[in-house]
Amino acid sequence: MNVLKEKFKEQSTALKAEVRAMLKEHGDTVVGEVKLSQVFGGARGIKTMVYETSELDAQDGIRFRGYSIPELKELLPTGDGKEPLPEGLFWLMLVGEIPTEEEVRWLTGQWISRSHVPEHTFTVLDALPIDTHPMIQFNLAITSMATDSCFSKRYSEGMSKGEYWDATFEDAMNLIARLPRVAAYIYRRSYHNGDHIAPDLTLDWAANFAHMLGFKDETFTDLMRLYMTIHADHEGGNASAHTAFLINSTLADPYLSFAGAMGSLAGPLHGLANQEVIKFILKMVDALGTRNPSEEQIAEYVKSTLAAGKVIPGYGHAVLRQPDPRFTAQKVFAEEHLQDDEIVQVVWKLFKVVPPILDSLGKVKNPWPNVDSHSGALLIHYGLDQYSFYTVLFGVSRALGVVAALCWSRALGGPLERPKSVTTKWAKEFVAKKKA
Ligand code: HAX
Repeated sequence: MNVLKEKFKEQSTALKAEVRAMLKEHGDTVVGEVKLSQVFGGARGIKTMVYETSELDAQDGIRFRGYSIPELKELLPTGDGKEPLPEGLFWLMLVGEIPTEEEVRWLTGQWISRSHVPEHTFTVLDALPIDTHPMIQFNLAITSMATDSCFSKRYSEGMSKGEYWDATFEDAMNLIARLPRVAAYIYRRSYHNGDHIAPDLTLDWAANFAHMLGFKDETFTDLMRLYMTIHADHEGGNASAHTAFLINSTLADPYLSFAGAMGSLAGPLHGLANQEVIKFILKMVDALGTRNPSEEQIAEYVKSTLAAGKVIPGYGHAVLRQPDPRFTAQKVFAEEHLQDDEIVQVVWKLFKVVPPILDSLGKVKNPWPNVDSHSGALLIHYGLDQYSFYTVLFGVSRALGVVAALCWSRALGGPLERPKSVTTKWAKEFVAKKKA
């Protein structure tokens, strides 16, 4: 058994026993109340699931096993570059410990050895029209790899409940290992006439991804390491993580669960916002006739967008009430490497202009930028300007957190998720009864 799996087994067995004991003694403890506005309001803030890998605070933002993004930048191994390796974050999310350089190198080797993508996945992709949105391609490619699921195979052979975590762990590792190859294949077939680039097995996971996409710039490689680290997880309630959690609770395998998550990520209120932001910016500079618009020009454009009944992509959040630390991490990267870039300058002007305008509407709970408002400007700078692909990048990263969390769900014996729905008629009658 490998060292990471051994650690996970030890920790999850202990935690499972603790949870059992806690529920036996405190299972009836009330942890909150549910208001009618929450029932109709997308279940905001209702505690309904246990998700071990990260936690989100409205003010502080994301913490991965207690560590903020600036702390991770200090503590996680950086390999041959300057930014944290996503391998280190995966290790941390899975077992709660900052790994050593050696442990991270071991994990890179594991993922290289598991990175073979089945031939039929490429056949599935090649059967799709070339202009199929990359997120549709990504979703289908992941679904097609479920033919290789260890979990499904072992379940059909009669695996016991105590082994669910083990089969999930194997699928999780294989899925992560394969995703860069799948995503790069989609990118090269969609935008580079199918001129594919073979993997370089000497590189770390994110560097190999950058290489297969076709980028040689070292700073871009470091950007990929950072990008893959900061997009990986955002606690369990966000739409993509929650979708995977829900699907997996039926014991559907990790591939099908993660493909479902990618369906959620492909929505413009969630991960697709990264493509929408850059589309918005490019349309704006085109309409204003300058790549160096003034703050006044931007303000007018933003107001006209709102007046047309549209949202400002890249702003607002269902939980956060401060600028997203993932936005800040990308801003710090831009300040170091590309502060004179015109589109980056526009992103920074929007950061000044948009919050007071959204605030003035009196209904937007969080007027600050989220993760998606900065990423496009960075990618475009290095020549990755095919913005329909941006959400796939997000998806590759999101796998790290989601599948680590699925390992925990299966190890702790998480139940089939089944919340209660009500009808509007029920709500009206309930309110009337209360009033009486
Ligand atoms: N522009 C205009 N209006 C906005 C807005 C924005 N950026 N953000 C929120 N609002 C509006 C909402 O549409 C809502 O209006 P109505 O009452 O008329 O329906 C009102 O303000 C209250 O919304 P809220 O409670 O502040 O926000 P929600 O929790 O309902 O929604 C969203 C959160 C992220 C969906 C929302 O802020 C939004 O649509 N933002 C733009 C899209 C975006 O950037 N999405 C990416 C989010 C981060 C993420 O998941 N990345 O993957």
